[in-house]
Amino acid sequence: MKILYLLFIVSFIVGCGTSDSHRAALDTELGTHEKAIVQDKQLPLIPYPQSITRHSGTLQLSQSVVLIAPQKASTAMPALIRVLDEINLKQDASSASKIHIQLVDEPILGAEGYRLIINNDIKLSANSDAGLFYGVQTLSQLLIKQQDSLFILPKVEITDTPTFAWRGNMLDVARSFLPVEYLKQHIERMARFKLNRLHLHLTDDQGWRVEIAGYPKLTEIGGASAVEGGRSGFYTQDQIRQLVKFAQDRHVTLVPEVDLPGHTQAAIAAYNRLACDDVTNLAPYNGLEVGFSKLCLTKPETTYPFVKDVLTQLVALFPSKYIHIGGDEIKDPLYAEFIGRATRMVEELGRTAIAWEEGSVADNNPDVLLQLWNDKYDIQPALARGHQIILSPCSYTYFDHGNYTGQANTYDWCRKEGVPLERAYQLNPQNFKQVIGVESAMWSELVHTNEAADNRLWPRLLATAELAWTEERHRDYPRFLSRVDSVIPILDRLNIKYYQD
Ligand code: TNX
Repeated sequence: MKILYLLFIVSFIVGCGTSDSHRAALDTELGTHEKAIVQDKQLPLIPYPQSITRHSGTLQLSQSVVLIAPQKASTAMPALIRVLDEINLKQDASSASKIHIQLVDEPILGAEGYRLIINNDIKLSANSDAGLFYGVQTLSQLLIKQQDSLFILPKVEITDTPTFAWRGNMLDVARSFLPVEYLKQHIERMARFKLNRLHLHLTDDQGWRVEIAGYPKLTEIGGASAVEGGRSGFYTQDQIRQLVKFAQDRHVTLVPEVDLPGHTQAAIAAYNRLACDDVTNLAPYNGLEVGFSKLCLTKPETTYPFVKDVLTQLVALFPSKYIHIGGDEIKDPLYAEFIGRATRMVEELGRTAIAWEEGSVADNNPDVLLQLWNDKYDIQPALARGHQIILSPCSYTYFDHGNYTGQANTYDWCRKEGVPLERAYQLNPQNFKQVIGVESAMWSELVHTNEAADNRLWPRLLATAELAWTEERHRDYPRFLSRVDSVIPILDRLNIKYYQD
Protein backbone atom coordinates (compact mmCIF):
# COMPACT_ATOMS: atom_id res chain seq x y z
CA MET A 1 0.00 0.00 0.00
CA LYS A 2 2.76 2.38 1.02
CA ILE A 3 4.63 1.60 -2.20
CA LEU A 4 1.54 2.24 -4.25
CA TYR A 5 1.08 5.54 -2.45
CA LEU A 6 4.63 6.56 -3.17
CA LEU A 7 4.26 5.62 -6.82
CA PHE A 8 1.15 7.75 -6.93
CA ILE A 9 3.03 10.64 -5.37
CA VAL A 10 5.92 10.31 -7.76
CA SER A 11 3.64 10.15 -10.76
CA PHE A 12 2.26 13.54 -9.74
CA ILE A 13 5.54 15.33 -10.09
CA VAL A 14 6.13 17.08 -13.39
CA GLY A 15 9.56 18.15 -14.56
CA CYS A 16 11.05 17.03 -11.31
CA GLY A 17 14.78 17.16 -10.73
CA THR A 18 14.78 14.59 -7.95
CA SER A 19 14.91 10.91 -8.84
CA ASP A 20 12.14 8.57 -7.71
CA SER A 21 14.33 6.52 -5.37
CA HIS A 22 15.76 9.66 -3.85
CA ARG A 23 12.23 10.89 -3.31
CA ALA A 24 11.24 7.68 -1.53
CA ALA A 25 14.24 8.09 0.75
CA LEU A 26 13.26 11.69 1.43
CA ASP A 27 9.79 10.60 2.38
CA THR A 28 11.12 8.71 5.36
CA GLU A 29 13.53 11.47 6.42
CA LEU A 30 11.31 14.55 6.44
CA GLY A 31 8.74 15.88 8.89
CA THR A 32 5.10 15.97 7.85
CA HIS A 33 4.69 19.51 6.60
CA GLU A 34 8.05 19.42 4.83
CA LYS A 35 6.85 16.32 3.03
CA ALA A 36 3.81 18.17 1.85
CA ILE A 37 5.93 20.89 0.37
CA VAL A 38 8.75 18.86 -1.09
CA GLN A 39 6.71 16.27 -2.78
CA ASP A 40 3.34 14.76 -3.08
CA LYS A 41 1.59 17.42 -5.15
CA GLN A 42 2.31 19.97 -7.79
CA LEU A 43 3.56 23.21 -6.33
CA PRO A 44 0.60 25.34 -5.21
CA LEU A 45 0.90 27.74 -8.14
CA ILE A 46 -1.67 29.24 -10.52
CA PRO A 47 -0.97 29.74 -13.35
CA TYR A 48 1.33 26.72 -13.37
CA PRO A 49 4.85 27.56 -14.56
CA GLN A 50 6.29 26.17 -17.77
CA SER A 51 9.32 24.52 -16.19
CA ILE A 52 9.99 23.42 -12.64
CA THR A 53 13.01 21.52 -11.41
CA ARG A 54 12.64 20.46 -7.82
CA HIS A 55 15.53 19.73 -5.53
CA SER A 56 15.52 17.98 -2.21
CA GLY A 57 15.15 20.00 0.94
CA THR A 58 13.42 23.17 1.93
CA LEU A 59 14.32 26.73 2.76
CA GLN A 60 12.98 27.98 6.03
CA LEU A 61 12.81 31.75 6.20
CA SER A 62 13.68 33.58 9.38
CA GLN A 63 11.13 35.97 10.82
CA SER A 64 12.48 38.66 8.50
CA VAL A 65 14.10 38.95 5.08
CA VAL A 66 16.53 41.25 3.33
CA LEU A 67 15.78 42.42 -0.22
CA ILE A 68 18.62 43.09 -2.60
CA ALA A 69 17.33 44.64 -5.79
CA PRO A 70 18.32 46.99 -8.63
CA GLN A 71 16.85 50.46 -8.97
CA LYS A 72 15.09 49.39 -12.14
CA ALA A 73 12.81 46.90 -10.41
CA SER A 74 10.42 49.82 -10.18
CA THR A 75 7.19 47.84 -9.96
CA ALA A 76 8.57 44.46 -8.85
CA MET A 77 10.06 45.81 -5.62
CA PRO A 78 6.93 47.64 -4.46
CA ALA A 79 4.93 44.52 -5.39
CA LEU A 80 7.18 42.36 -3.25
CA ILE A 81 6.98 44.81 -0.37
CA ARG A 82 3.18 44.75 -0.61
CA VAL A 83 3.24 40.97 -0.36
CA LEU A 84 5.63 41.02 2.61
CA ASP A 85 3.37 43.54 4.37
CA GLU A 86 0.36 41.40 3.67
CA ILE A 87 1.95 38.35 5.31
CA ASN A 88 3.66 40.40 7.98
CA LEU A 89 7.19 39.38 7.07
CA LYS A 90 9.52 42.17 8.10
CA GLN A 91 12.56 43.50 6.28
CA ASP A 92 15.81 43.50 8.21
CA ALA A 93 19.22 44.17 6.67
CA SER A 94 20.88 41.68 9.00
CA SER A 95 18.48 38.83 8.23
CA ALA A 96 19.93 35.52 7.13
CA SER A 97 17.09 35.12 4.59
CA LYS A 98 18.01 36.92 1.40
CA ILE A 99 15.91 37.67 -1.65
CA HIS A 100 18.10 38.77 -4.57
CA ILE A 101 16.38 40.39 -7.50
CA GLN A 102 18.38 40.98 -10.65
CA LEU A 103 17.97 42.10 -14.23
CA VAL A 104 19.69 39.83 -16.71
CA ASP A 105 19.90 39.45 -20.45
CA GLU A 106 18.61 36.00 -21.29
CA PRO A 107 16.64 35.88 -24.54
CA ILE A 108 14.68 32.78 -23.51
CA LEU A 109 13.00 34.72 -20.72
CA GLY A 110 11.52 37.16 -23.23
CA ALA A 111 9.71 40.33 -22.19
CA GLU A 112 7.65 38.86 -19.36
CA GLY A 113 9.46 35.69 -18.27
CA TYR A 114 11.49 35.11 -15.12
CA ARG A 115 13.64 32.57 -13.32
CA LEU A 116 13.13 31.90 -9.65
CA ILE A 117 15.70 29.84 -7.78
CA ILE A 118 15.02 28.87 -4.20
CA ASN A 119 18.01 27.30 -2.53
CA ASN A 120 19.80 28.59 0.55
CA ASP A 121 18.50 31.97 -0.48
CA ILE A 122 16.02 33.22 -3.09
CA LYS A 123 17.18 34.49 -6.47
CA LEU A 124 14.82 36.05 -8.94
CA SER A 125 16.00 37.15 -12.37
CA ALA A 126 14.34 38.51 -15.50
CA ASN A 127 15.08 40.69 -18.50
CA SER A 128 12.56 43.30 -17.47
CA ASP A 129 10.75 44.80 -14.54
CA ALA A 130 7.62 43.02 -15.87
CA GLY A 131 9.36 39.64 -15.67
CA LEU A 132 10.55 40.38 -12.14
CA PHE A 133 7.01 41.42 -11.25
CA TYR A 134 5.67 38.03 -12.40
CA GLY A 135 8.43 36.24 -10.52
CA VAL A 136 7.34 38.10 -7.39
CA GLN A 137 3.79 36.83 -7.94
CA THR A 138 5.03 33.25 -8.12
CA LEU A 139 7.11 33.71 -4.99
CA SER A 140 4.14 35.27 -3.21
CA GLN A 141 2.11 32.10 -3.80
CA LEU A 142 4.85 30.01 -2.18
CA LEU A 143 4.90 32.28 0.87
CA ILE A 144 2.16 30.54 2.78
CA LYS A 145 2.63 29.92 6.48
CA GLN A 146 2.80 26.29 7.53
CA GLN A 147 0.97 25.05 10.62
CA ASP A 148 3.83 26.06 12.90
CA SER A 149 3.75 29.66 11.58
CA LEU A 150 6.93 29.26 9.60
CA PHE A 151 7.52 30.08 5.96
CA ILE A 152 9.02 26.92 4.51
CA LEU A 153 9.69 26.97 0.80
CA PRO A 154 10.55 24.10 -1.49
CA LYS A 155 13.99 24.18 -3.09
CA VAL A 156 13.23 24.67 -6.76
CA GLU A 157 14.26 26.27 -9.98
CA ILE A 158 11.38 27.73 -11.94
CA THR A 159 11.77 29.12 -15.45
CA ASP A 160 8.58 30.61 -16.70
CA THR A 161 7.22 32.62 -19.64
CA PRO A 162 3.63 33.29 -20.71
CA THR A 163 1.99 31.46 -23.61
CA PHE A 164 -0.22 34.41 -24.59
CA ALA A 165 0.35 38.15 -24.46
CA TRP A 166 -3.36 38.85 -23.78
CA ARG A 167 -4.52 37.45 -20.46
CA GLY A 168 -7.74 39.28 -19.94
CA ASN A 169 -10.93 39.86 -18.13
CA MET A 170 -13.85 42.07 -19.13
CA LEU A 171 -16.04 43.85 -16.64
CA ASP A 172 -19.34 45.35 -17.75
CA VAL A 173 -19.52 48.50 -15.65
CA ALA A 174 -22.26 49.93 -17.89
CA ARG A 175 -25.28 47.84 -16.91
CA SER A 176 -24.29 48.04 -13.26
CA PHE A 177 -21.49 50.29 -12.12
CA LEU A 178 -18.44 49.07 -10.19
CA PRO A 179 -16.81 51.67 -7.93
CA VAL A 180 -13.17 52.73 -8.36
CA GLU A 181 -12.20 50.95 -5.14
CA TYR A 182 -13.52 47.67 -6.48
CA LEU A 183 -11.64 48.10 -9.73
CA LYS A 184 -8.40 48.71 -7.81
CA GLN A 185 -8.93 45.60 -5.76
CA HIS A 186 -9.72 43.69 -8.91
CA ILE A 187 -6.59 44.88 -10.69
CA GLU A 188 -4.45 43.84 -7.71
CA ARG A 189 -6.15 40.44 -7.64
CA MET A 190 -5.78 39.91 -11.39
CA ALA A 191 -2.08 40.75 -11.24
CA ARG A 192 -1.49 38.14 -8.52
CA PHE A 193 -2.41 35.53 -11.11
CA LYS A 194 -0.53 37.19 -13.96
CA LEU A 195 -3.64 38.46 -15.75
CA ASN A 196 -2.71 41.61 -17.64
CA ARG A 197 -5.65 43.08 -19.58
CA LEU A 198 -8.70 44.61 -17.92
CA HIS A 199 -11.26 45.41 -20.58
CA LEU A 200 -13.81 47.92 -19.29
CA HIS A 201 -17.16 47.85 -21.08
CA LEU A 202 -17.83 51.51 -20.30
CA THR A 203 -21.03 52.23 -22.19
CA ASP A 204 -24.23 50.44 -23.04
CA ASP A 205 -27.97 51.06 -23.20
CA GLN A 206 -28.29 51.25 -19.43
CA GLY A 207 -25.39 53.56 -18.62
CA TRP A 208 -22.50 55.77 -19.77
CA ARG A 209 -19.64 55.53 -17.28
CA VAL A 210 -16.82 57.73 -18.51
CA GLU A 211 -16.65 61.51 -18.33
CA ILE A 212 -16.26 63.09 -21.78
CA ALA A 213 -15.39 66.79 -21.83
CA GLY A 214 -17.84 68.86 -23.87
CA TYR A 215 -20.59 66.26 -23.42
CA PRO A 216 -21.63 66.72 -19.77
CA LYS A 217 -25.02 65.08 -20.25
CA LEU A 218 -23.41 61.73 -21.09
CA THR A 219 -22.56 61.35 -17.43
CA GLU A 220 -25.30 63.59 -15.93
CA ILE A 221 -27.98 61.51 -17.64
CA GLY A 222 -26.19 58.39 -18.86
CA GLY A 223 -24.21 58.08 -15.63
CA ALA A 224 -27.34 58.33 -13.50
CA SER A 225 -29.07 55.32 -15.00
CA ALA A 226 -28.46 51.60 -14.59
CA VAL A 227 -30.13 48.29 -15.21
CA GLU A 228 -33.01 47.73 -12.82
CA GLY A 229 -31.60 46.85 -9.39
CA GLY A 230 -28.08 47.80 -10.51
CA ARG A 231 -25.79 50.66 -9.51
CA SER A 232 -25.41 53.93 -11.38
CA GLY A 233 -22.32 56.14 -11.40
CA PHE A 234 -19.42 57.14 -13.61
CA TYR A 235 -15.66 57.65 -13.55
CA THR A 236 -14.28 61.16 -13.79
CA GLN A 237 -11.29 61.66 -16.06
CA ASP A 238 -9.14 62.14 -12.96
CA GLN A 239 -10.29 58.82 -11.56
CA ILE A 240 -9.50 57.14 -14.86
CA ARG A 241 -5.99 58.59 -14.83
CA GLN A 242 -5.45 57.30 -11.29
CA LEU A 243 -6.76 53.87 -12.25
CA VAL A 244 -4.51 53.74 -15.29
CA LYS A 245 -1.47 54.48 -13.11
CA PHE A 246 -2.55 51.96 -10.47
CA ALA A 247 -2.93 49.33 -13.19
CA GLN A 248 0.38 50.20 -14.87
CA ASP A 249 2.15 49.59 -11.56
CA ARG A 250 0.72 46.08 -11.70
CA HIS A 251 1.37 45.45 -15.41
CA VAL A 252 -2.32 45.52 -16.19
CA THR A 253 -3.42 47.43 -19.27
CA LEU A 254 -6.85 49.01 -19.05
CA VAL A 255 -8.58 48.51 -22.38
CA PRO A 256 -11.55 50.88 -22.77
CA GLU A 257 -14.63 49.95 -24.76
CA VAL A 258 -17.32 52.32 -25.95
CA ASP A 259 -19.94 50.11 -27.54
CA LEU A 260 -20.88 51.52 -30.98
CA PRO A 261 -23.03 51.95 -32.99
CA GLY A 262 -25.61 49.80 -31.11
CA HIS A 263 -26.02 49.49 -27.34
CA THR A 264 -26.20 53.27 -27.22
CA GLN A 265 -29.48 54.16 -25.51
CA ALA A 266 -27.67 55.95 -22.65
CA ALA A 267 -25.90 58.24 -25.14
CA ILE A 268 -29.10 58.83 -27.07
CA ALA A 269 -31.03 59.63 -23.88
CA ALA A 270 -28.34 62.21 -23.07
CA TYR A 271 -28.11 63.72 -26.58
CA ASN A 272 -31.31 63.02 -28.50
CA ARG A 273 -29.79 64.33 -31.72
CA LEU A 274 -27.73 61.11 -31.91
CA ALA A 275 -30.92 59.18 -32.70
CA CYS A 276 -32.63 59.18 -36.09
CA ASP A 277 -35.47 61.66 -36.29
CA ASP A 278 -38.22 59.05 -36.27
CA VAL A 279 -37.07 57.48 -33.00
CA THR A 280 -39.50 58.22 -30.19
CA ASN A 281 -38.10 56.52 -27.12
CA LEU A 282 -35.33 58.86 -26.03
CA ALA A 283 -35.38 58.05 -22.32
CA PRO A 284 -32.80 56.13 -20.28
CA TYR A 285 -33.29 52.37 -20.32
CA ASN A 286 -33.11 49.96 -17.41
CA GLY A 287 -34.31 46.69 -18.95
CA LEU A 288 -32.50 43.60 -20.18
CA GLU A 289 -33.12 43.67 -23.93
CA VAL A 290 -30.27 44.09 -26.39
CA GLY A 291 -30.13 45.21 -30.01
CA PHE A 292 -32.77 47.95 -30.05
CA SER A 293 -30.78 51.20 -30.00
CA LYS A 294 -28.31 52.72 -32.42
CA LEU A 295 -26.58 55.93 -33.31
CA CYS A 296 -28.19 57.35 -36.43
CA LEU A 297 -25.97 56.25 -39.28
CA THR A 298 -27.94 58.22 -41.88
CA LYS A 299 -26.92 61.42 -40.08
CA PRO A 300 -23.14 61.13 -40.51
CA GLU A 301 -22.64 64.84 -39.87
CA THR A 302 -23.94 64.32 -36.31
CA THR A 303 -22.75 60.80 -35.58
CA TYR A 304 -19.12 60.84 -36.72
CA PRO A 305 -18.00 64.05 -34.97
CA PHE A 306 -19.46 62.60 -31.74
CA VAL A 307 -17.65 59.30 -32.23
CA LYS A 308 -14.43 61.11 -33.04
CA ASP A 309 -14.64 63.32 -29.94
CA VAL A 310 -15.25 60.32 -27.70
CA LEU A 311 -12.45 58.24 -29.24
CA THR A 312 -10.03 61.18 -29.10
CA GLN A 313 -10.63 61.59 -25.39
CA LEU A 314 -10.41 57.86 -24.72
CA VAL A 315 -7.05 57.76 -26.47
CA ALA A 316 -5.85 60.67 -24.34
CA LEU A 317 -6.98 58.93 -21.14
CA PHE A 318 -5.98 55.33 -21.79
CA PRO A 319 -2.46 54.54 -22.99
CA SER A 320 -3.59 51.09 -24.23
CA LYS A 321 -2.39 50.25 -27.74
CA TYR A 322 -5.88 48.85 -28.34
CA ILE A 323 -9.21 50.69 -28.10
CA HIS A 324 -12.43 48.65 -28.26
CA ILE A 325 -15.24 50.09 -30.35
CA GLY A 326 -17.83 47.40 -29.57
CA GLY A 327 -19.81 46.63 -32.69
CA ASP A 328 -21.99 43.83 -31.32
CA GLU A 329 -25.64 42.95 -31.77
CA ILE A 330 -26.90 45.53 -34.17
CA LYS A 331 -28.48 45.43 -37.58
CA ASP A 332 -28.20 48.44 -39.86
CA PRO A 333 -27.55 48.70 -43.60
CA LEU A 334 -24.70 51.08 -42.86
CA TYR A 335 -23.17 48.95 -40.08
CA ALA A 336 -20.13 47.71 -42.01
CA GLU A 337 -19.35 51.20 -43.25
CA PHE A 338 -19.57 52.53 -39.70
CA ILE A 339 -17.19 49.89 -38.31
CA GLY A 340 -14.69 50.51 -41.09
CA ARG A 341 -14.77 54.24 -40.42
CA ALA A 342 -14.52 53.82 -36.66
CA THR A 343 -11.56 51.42 -36.85
CA ARG A 344 -9.77 53.85 -39.16
CA MET A 345 -10.49 56.71 -36.77
CA VAL A 346 -8.77 54.75 -34.02
CA GLU A 347 -5.86 54.17 -36.38
CA GLU A 348 -5.61 57.88 -37.19
CA LEU A 349 -5.40 58.50 -33.47
CA GLY A 350 -2.32 56.26 -33.39
CA ARG A 351 -3.95 53.18 -31.89
CA THR A 352 -5.48 49.92 -33.07
CA ALA A 353 -9.15 49.03 -32.79
CA ILE A 354 -10.76 45.94 -31.34
CA ALA A 355 -14.28 44.98 -32.40
CA TRP A 356 -16.59 42.17 -31.34
CA GLU A 357 -16.68 39.39 -33.96
CA GLU A 358 -19.53 40.96 -35.98
CA GLY A 359 -17.19 43.81 -36.89
CA SER A 360 -15.33 41.34 -39.13
CA VAL A 361 -17.85 42.09 -41.91
CA ALA A 362 -16.29 45.53 -42.37
CA ASP A 363 -13.34 46.44 -44.51
CA ASN A 364 -10.85 46.72 -41.66
CA ASN A 365 -7.11 46.88 -41.66
CA PRO A 366 -5.89 43.35 -40.73
CA ASP A 367 -4.22 44.54 -37.54
CA VAL A 368 -7.69 45.21 -36.05
CA LEU A 369 -8.30 42.62 -33.32
CA LEU A 370 -11.55 40.70 -33.30
CA GLN A 371 -13.11 39.36 -30.14
CA LEU A 372 -14.82 36.02 -30.68
CA TRP A 373 -17.82 35.55 -28.40
CA ASN A 374 -20.23 33.13 -30.09
CA ASP A 375 -18.67 29.66 -30.00
CA LYS A 376 -19.89 28.93 -33.50
CA TYR A 377 -19.25 32.24 -35.24
CA ASP A 378 -17.47 31.72 -38.53
CA ILE A 379 -14.34 33.77 -37.99
CA GLN A 380 -12.44 31.91 -40.72
CA PRO A 381 -12.81 34.58 -43.44
CA ALA A 382 -11.40 37.19 -41.05
CA LEU A 383 -8.50 34.89 -40.16
CA ALA A 384 -7.83 34.46 -43.87
CA ARG A 385 -7.50 38.24 -44.14
CA GLY A 386 -4.90 38.16 -41.38
CA HIS A 387 -6.82 39.27 -38.26
CA GLN A 388 -5.85 38.03 -34.84
CA ILE A 389 -8.47 37.13 -32.27
CA ILE A 390 -9.17 37.44 -28.58
CA LEU A 391 -10.91 34.29 -27.41
CA SER A 392 -14.09 34.83 -25.40
CA PRO A 393 -16.39 32.01 -26.55
CA CYS A 394 -19.43 32.43 -24.33
CA SER A 395 -19.93 28.80 -23.37
CA TYR A 396 -16.51 28.82 -21.66
CA THR A 397 -15.78 32.40 -20.71
CA TYR A 398 -19.06 34.13 -19.83
CA PHE A 399 -18.89 34.39 -16.08
CA ASP A 400 -22.31 36.04 -15.86
CA HIS A 401 -23.41 32.44 -16.48
CA GLY A 402 -23.80 30.24 -13.41
CA ASN A 403 -21.00 28.66 -11.42
CA TYR A 404 -23.44 25.76 -11.45
CA THR A 405 -26.62 24.91 -13.34
CA GLY A 406 -29.49 27.09 -12.22
CA GLN A 407 -27.53 29.49 -9.99
CA ALA A 408 -29.81 32.41 -9.06
CA ASN A 409 -29.24 35.66 -10.96
CA THR A 410 -27.20 34.17 -13.75
CA TYR A 411 -27.77 33.87 -17.46
CA ASP A 412 -27.91 30.59 -19.34
CA TRP A 413 -28.65 31.68 -22.90
CA CYS A 414 -25.25 30.53 -24.14
CA ARG A 415 -25.03 27.32 -22.13
CA LYS A 416 -27.98 26.04 -20.20
CA GLU A 417 -25.76 24.22 -17.68
CA GLY A 418 -23.94 27.49 -16.89
CA VAL A 419 -20.16 27.71 -16.96
CA PRO A 420 -18.82 25.70 -14.02
CA LEU A 421 -15.12 25.94 -13.19
CA GLU A 422 -14.38 22.72 -15.04
CA ARG A 423 -16.03 24.04 -18.19
CA ALA A 424 -14.10 27.31 -17.91
CA TYR A 425 -10.89 25.28 -17.72
CA GLN A 426 -11.77 23.17 -20.75
CA LEU A 427 -11.40 25.94 -23.31
CA ASN A 428 -8.37 25.01 -25.34
CA PRO A 429 -6.91 28.09 -27.03
CA GLN A 430 -4.57 25.82 -28.96
CA ASN A 431 -7.60 24.64 -30.98
CA PHE A 432 -7.88 28.10 -32.51
CA LYS A 433 -5.63 29.97 -34.89
CA GLN A 434 -4.22 33.49 -34.78
CA VAL A 435 -4.98 33.87 -31.12
CA ILE A 436 -3.51 36.77 -29.18
CA GLY A 437 -5.01 35.51 -25.94
CA VAL A 438 -8.00 34.70 -23.78
CA GLU A 439 -10.49 36.95 -22.04
CA SER A 440 -13.35 35.99 -19.77
CA ALA A 441 -16.30 38.35 -19.52
CA MET A 442 -18.60 39.35 -16.72
CA TRP A 443 -21.71 41.08 -18.01
CA SER A 444 -23.59 42.81 -15.25
CA GLU A 445 -27.29 42.77 -16.05
CA LEU A 446 -27.70 40.38 -13.12
CA VAL A 447 -24.59 41.23 -11.08
CA HIS A 448 -25.24 44.28 -8.94
CA THR A 449 -22.90 44.18 -5.94
CA ASN A 450 -19.18 43.73 -5.27
CA GLU A 451 -19.92 40.45 -3.52
CA ALA A 452 -21.88 39.12 -6.49
CA ALA A 453 -19.03 40.18 -8.80
CA ASP A 454 -16.52 38.29 -6.63
CA ASN A 455 -18.79 35.26 -6.71
CA ARG A 456 -19.02 35.29 -10.51
CA LEU A 457 -15.35 36.01 -11.08
CA TRP A 458 -13.61 33.72 -8.60
CA PRO A 459 -12.38 31.09 -8.70
CA ARG A 460 -13.20 30.94 -12.43
CA LEU A 461 -10.70 33.69 -13.23
CA LEU A 462 -8.00 31.28 -12.06
CA ALA A 463 -8.93 29.13 -15.05
CA THR A 464 -8.62 32.13 -17.39
CA ALA A 465 -5.22 32.89 -15.89
CA GLU A 466 -3.95 29.38 -16.44
CA LEU A 467 -5.36 29.01 -19.98
CA ALA A 468 -3.67 32.22 -21.00
CA TRP A 469 -0.31 31.66 -19.30
CA THR A 470 0.37 27.93 -19.13
CA GLU A 471 1.12 25.64 -22.05
CA GLU A 472 -1.38 22.94 -22.85
CA ARG A 473 0.99 20.11 -21.84
CA HIS A 474 1.02 21.35 -18.23
CA ARG A 475 -2.73 21.70 -17.93
CA ASP A 476 -4.76 19.02 -16.23
CA TYR A 477 -8.09 19.66 -14.53
CA PRO A 478 -7.76 17.41 -11.42
CA ARG A 479 -4.35 18.88 -10.68
CA PHE A 480 -5.61 22.38 -11.32
CA LEU A 481 -8.47 21.76 -8.91
CA SER A 482 -6.11 20.66 -6.18
CA ARG A 483 -4.03 23.81 -6.80
CA VAL A 484 -7.20 25.91 -6.59
CA ASP A 485 -7.56 24.48 -3.08
CA SER A 486 -3.96 25.40 -2.32
CA VAL A 487 -4.41 29.02 -3.37
CA ILE A 488 -7.54 29.52 -1.25
CA PRO A 489 -5.37 31.16 1.45
CA ILE A 490 -4.26 33.66 -1.18
CA LEU A 491 -7.85 34.39 -2.24
CA ASP A 492 -8.65 34.87 1.46
CA ARG A 493 -5.66 37.15 1.89
CA LEU A 494 -7.06 39.25 -0.95
CA ASN A 495 -10.46 39.27 0.74
CA ILE A 496 -12.17 37.69 -2.26
CA LYS A 497 -15.71 36.45 -1.65
CA TYR A 498 -15.26 33.61 -4.11
CA TYR A 499 -17.92 31.08 -5.01
CA GLN A 500 -17.62 28.00 -2.80
CA ASP A 501 -19.30 24.79 -3.77
C1 TNX B 1 -24.20 39.34 -25.08
S1 TNX B 1 -21.38 39.32 -25.85
C2 TNX B 1 -23.74 40.64 -25.15
C3 TNX B 1 -23.98 41.51 -24.01
C4 TNX B 1 -24.81 40.87 -22.92
C5 TNX B 1 -24.38 39.44 -22.73
C6 TNX B 1 -25.08 38.75 -21.60
C7 TNX B 1 -21.75 40.62 -26.42
C8 TNX B 1 -20.75 41.20 -27.28
N1 TNX B 1 -22.95 41.14 -26.15
O1 TNX B 1 -24.56 42.72 -24.44
O2 TNX B 1 -24.63 41.59 -21.76
O3 TNX B 1 -24.61 38.77 -23.92
O4 TNX B 1 -24.58 37.44 -21.37
